[in-house]
Amino acid sequence: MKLLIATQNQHKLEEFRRLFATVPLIGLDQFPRFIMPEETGETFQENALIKAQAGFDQTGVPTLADDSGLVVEALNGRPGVHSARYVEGTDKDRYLALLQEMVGQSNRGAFFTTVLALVGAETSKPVAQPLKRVGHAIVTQGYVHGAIADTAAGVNGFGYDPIFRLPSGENMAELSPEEKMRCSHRGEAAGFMAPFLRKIF
Ligand code: ITT
Repeated sequence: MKLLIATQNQHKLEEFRRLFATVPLIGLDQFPRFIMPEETGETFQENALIKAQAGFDQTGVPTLADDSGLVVEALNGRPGVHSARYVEGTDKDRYLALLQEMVGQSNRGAFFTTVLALVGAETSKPVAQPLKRVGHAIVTQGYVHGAIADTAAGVNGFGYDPIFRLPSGENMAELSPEEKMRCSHRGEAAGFMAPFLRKIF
């Protein structure tokens, strides 16, 4: 049995291939007629469930989806669920716009979070924290806390990684892929999901 990762973001797919190295993953390239649903939810969990449900409904393959983003204290939680759509353009356009919006802000606290939703691979057995059952789905959530840096640094990762400063003093984009997986929001959410997946796949 295979597990579909319902994402159009190739960076996320690469991270999942690293995180779930023993699970037979497939991407949306196997389903050219797949239509990504609109992310109409107001929370990361709602959007992860929308994407995972769409994957399973359209393909019949057990599906894992990720909804994630950057939550900035001084911006009342923005860009949050709208991280991918914060401004038009590239990842760089978005992180430069965010740096600009943060000029003069003394409170630089921020976190990344990922919600993972798994649909179509449920068992009837009860699940315990940190796994959560939401309807037919299994859900996990991970976090990494840090700050918005004053300037961008690093070339690894994607999205807002160049401007996210970790408590160690490094920006996320300065970490190797392995180091990022050990400390990141996606690494934590995947770590919670992994034992459950290993029992099925
Ligand atoms: P899919 O919906 O197809 O999975 P997406 O990129 O649109 O791809 P989201 O709606 O979950 O995914 O938006 C997440 C955005 O948050 C993403 O585009 C990045 O800008 C940012 N983001 C998420 N995880 C990140 C990470 O590990 N490092 C840096 N930025 C991240």
